[in-house]
Amino acid sequence: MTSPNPSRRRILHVDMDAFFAAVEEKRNPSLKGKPVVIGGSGDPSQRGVVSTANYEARKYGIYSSLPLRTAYKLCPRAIFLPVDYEAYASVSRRIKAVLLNVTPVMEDVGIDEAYLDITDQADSDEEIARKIKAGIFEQTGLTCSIGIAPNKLLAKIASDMEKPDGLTIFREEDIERRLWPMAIRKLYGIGPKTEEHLKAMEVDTVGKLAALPREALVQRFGSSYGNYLYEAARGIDESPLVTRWEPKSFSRETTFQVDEKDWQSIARTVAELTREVVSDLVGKGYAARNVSLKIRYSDFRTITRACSTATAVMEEEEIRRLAFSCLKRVDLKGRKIRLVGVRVGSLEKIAKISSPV
Ligand code: TTP
Ligand code: MG
Repeated sequence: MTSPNPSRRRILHVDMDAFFAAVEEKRNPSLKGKPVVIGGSGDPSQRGVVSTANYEARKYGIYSSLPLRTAYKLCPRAIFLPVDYEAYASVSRRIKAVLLNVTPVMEDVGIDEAYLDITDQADSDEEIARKIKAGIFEQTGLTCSIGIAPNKLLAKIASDMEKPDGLTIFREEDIERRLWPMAIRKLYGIGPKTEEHLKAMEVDTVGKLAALPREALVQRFGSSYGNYLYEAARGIDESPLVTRWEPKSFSRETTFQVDEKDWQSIARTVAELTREVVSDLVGKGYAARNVSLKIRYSDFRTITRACSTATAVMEEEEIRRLAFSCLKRVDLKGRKIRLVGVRVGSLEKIAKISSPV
């Protein structure tokens, strides 16, 4: 007998219910049961769009991104409130702290949602979901909806299936029965444009998309997106959680007050920019394998020259040497320079250097 697929993952997606509106209702309970619309300055006679509406207001056809004036026409008795981003961000931080308490393997995707990889947790899906719901409620008094599935794509779809206060466990064997009848726009990455193209091909459900051969999708949408659509329609998604943001490069550039042609001045500026870039690089705990120099001539033509090293470097002297070897490859003869920039890339995280006591 074969053992279950060892690479099977358990991915959980949490999404708060009517988030901005729920925070407002929490701090002003008299709003409960009334239609509430959050957006812009809160004045529906002004320009602006709906950020969110509570479930009462949604019954009138009000939804995110609708102009506030239209929302007012749909439900004049709704309570319109301005966006208080600071208040929502502070509640959001408390929610993320509850999630990080369950596992540090969290991808923070927005103010009211996150993915967790719970593959290695001992508790069952239901137990983990219950724990998260109780923790968030205790900390904020708010409800959330949770989806658990073998990947991010399906987990996000699942969290949306039984809103509000939902819990949906979506298994691979549910794809045909539960995913295929859905409208194609439910798939992450299908926007209004793709939806239009697919509808022209008489594809309006995920199931119909899944019936198209891979070649047809690649031909119509290109290799990368075509293959993505082919796999997404089958509920396939290998993408990992991005657990924290990593910088890709550090750079500094400067525009001369007056276009410069003096080599000494240009070289001095390159040295200064290098010092600043190295300070960012080392300060953030990285070393770099690539150094590049950007030059914009007075006619706005812009060129870059790059140097790479086999091992990552973080010493100012070494990075300056590389920046200068790039500068040597720039044609400066008789030309004026408008802007110069230094960038370090191909970063590697270095162990934290402890400062001497
Ligand atoms: P969503 O999770 O999309 O919406 P929601 O939490 O209000 O409702 P649901 O129960 O359906 O999840 O977005 C989270 C918050 O982000 C939302 O409360 C307000 C804000 N937002 C905007 O400001 N503009 C937008 O277009 C959307 C979609 C959301
Ligand atoms: Mg939400």
